Amino acid sequence: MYRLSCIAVWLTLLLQTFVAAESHTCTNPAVRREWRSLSRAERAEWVRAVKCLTKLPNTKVIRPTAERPDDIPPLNTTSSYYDDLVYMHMDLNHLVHFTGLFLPWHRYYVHVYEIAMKKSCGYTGVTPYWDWTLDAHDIFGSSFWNDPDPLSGLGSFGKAENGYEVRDGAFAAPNYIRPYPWPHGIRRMYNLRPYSDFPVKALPDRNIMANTTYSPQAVEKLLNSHPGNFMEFQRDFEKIPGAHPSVHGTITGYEQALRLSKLSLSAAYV
Ligand SMILES: [Cu+2]
Repeated sequence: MYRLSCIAVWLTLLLQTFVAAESHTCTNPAVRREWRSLSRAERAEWVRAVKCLTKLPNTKVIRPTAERPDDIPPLNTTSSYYDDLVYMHMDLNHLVHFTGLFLPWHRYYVHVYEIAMKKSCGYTGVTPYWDWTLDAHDIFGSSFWNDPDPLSGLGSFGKAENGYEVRDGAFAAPNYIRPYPWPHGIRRMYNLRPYSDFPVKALPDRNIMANTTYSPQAVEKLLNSHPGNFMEFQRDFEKIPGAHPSVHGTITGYEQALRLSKLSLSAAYV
């Protein structure tokens, strides 16, 4: 008992030290902003810095840490620094999704990305984010995606005849090609029912409209349903079909778009 209370006191002191250090050093934290609250010039500056990361050399020091399941393509050493970051996300895929690491790891990951933009590319802005709740009622028509501006726009959804490749905006193919895991243009396929052919047997409602899970009301409910219980909150957020997989599914990317388009445009860029 005595030993336990000693440990408790020690931990409290340690925690207070951290809290004190935190409040001492964190006097001017960066405040992230919703993409559309950035001016055109600020958006273009963010795009420039992202593209700058794609021109930095591969770090050469990254080594696979995961036992490599089939869904983790191998390291591609012809990639850029930007693609190293993409690889790291893949390498740690099964450690940082559907576990308690999900939120803290991704927060740290975005922080590392932002620091690289600042230190290596002279970026002075903050990392923007997408507030899904603003667009949940109409993702396809959202101003977040339908912006063809070649310097500051994120481009539109791809079309089936182009294998859902993004062909407008600042990251349009064939000008913007990513080399990892193999050369490809970015794909973006709109899909409001991503679970209809999802390869998991037991799903409560396969035909659920994905946007209903990240509407303002759904996100409000998610945030308020698990007071003091981080694990339940994280599970609710990541569950299938929950908000996190639903946002991914609505703007389906490379793999599913490729499968559904039955085209293999990758070959064009090799
Ligand atoms: Cu992730």
